[in-house]
Amino acid sequence: MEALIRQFRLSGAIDRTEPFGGGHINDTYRLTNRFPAEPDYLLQRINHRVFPDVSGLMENIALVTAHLRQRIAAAPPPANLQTTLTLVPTHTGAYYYHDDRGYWRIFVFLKGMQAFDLVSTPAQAYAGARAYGYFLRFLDDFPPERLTAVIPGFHNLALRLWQFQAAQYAPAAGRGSRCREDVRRVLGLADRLLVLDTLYKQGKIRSRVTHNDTKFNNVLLSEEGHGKCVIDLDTVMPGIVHFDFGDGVRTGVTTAQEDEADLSRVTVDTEKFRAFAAGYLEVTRDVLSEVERVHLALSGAYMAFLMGVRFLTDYLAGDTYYKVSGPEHNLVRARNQLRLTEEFLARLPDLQELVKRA
Ligand code: GN1
Ligand code: MG
Repeated sequence: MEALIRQFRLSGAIDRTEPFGGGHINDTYRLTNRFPAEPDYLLQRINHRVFPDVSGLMENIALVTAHLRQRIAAAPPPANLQTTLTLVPTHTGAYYYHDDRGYWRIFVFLKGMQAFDLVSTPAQAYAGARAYGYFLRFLDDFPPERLTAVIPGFHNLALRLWQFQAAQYAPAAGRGSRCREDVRRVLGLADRLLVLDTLYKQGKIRSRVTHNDTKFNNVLLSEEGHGKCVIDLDTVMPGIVHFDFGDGVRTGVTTAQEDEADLSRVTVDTEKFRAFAAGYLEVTRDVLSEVERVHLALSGAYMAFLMGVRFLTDYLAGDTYYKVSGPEHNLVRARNQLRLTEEFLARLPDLQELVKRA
């Protein structure tokens, strides 16, 4: 590690390197500085199998963080989204370093922040939603076509269903028979969710710069509970607001972790939904169109369903994409997300009302 770390322009001296965080894709380490006045850092190995175009991805992050930094400086939002990630360049001025183990990058570590896998109060949902709202708002004037589509069709549901069908026709040993009922559920739900995908493809919902991985634990909250910084920018690319609002509520207003096996615990907390919608819309209302706003209520179901399909596809394929803790991990995640989809759909009229009133 030392030789690798020495490639980057760090201040102070690194004393400790330890694994950090719970991402399913990249490997992350925290680097602790010997000098308390100097920053700590976050070292990441980019998953090159998931992100083949590392230079396009890093270019996206450099562009988006520069734009956000400028917008934040011009009109700092009170208590919210007050900062963005800072990339640390190598001595040759590049934003990543390639060695025989992979592609590496370093960010400045933000101290005194918290991330939550599960939201415990509506106030937290509100705070996180505001930060995600500012993220969308501040990138409203950034032309989406300047960004590389790092994973083309990432949230394209028709494509995800096609990949799912392909996996289902050639499942890994013993897996097809374990999930027949789940496969049927996917096929039964698909039509209700494809609506959003179709509106996007017809150009009725505008393409904008979206984050595309707005899990609730990708917004850092301060100790006072304000949403300070949006992290994990790997999937920033052109998308629709529903991908971000949807993934925010998928993870921020659910009552259980994404891999909770006891499905009776998986439901939607409408108070937290109300708070999330209020926070998000307070900040974005005037940049969203009517058609964007009207479909926000469906977006939680859309994202939960898309994740359910992706997890089930990976289960059928033999766990080639996500990190897993055992052979059934992806199946548990898939069932959880399909249940969550049904919970969102069952409350759709209420959620529509809450969005309208937010
Ligand atoms: C992955 O990086 P991480 O673990 O936050 C995935 C997201 C999924 C998420 C599900 C590039 O995100 O799309 O929502 O797992 N990222 C990629 O927890 O596939
Ligand atoms: Mg991610």
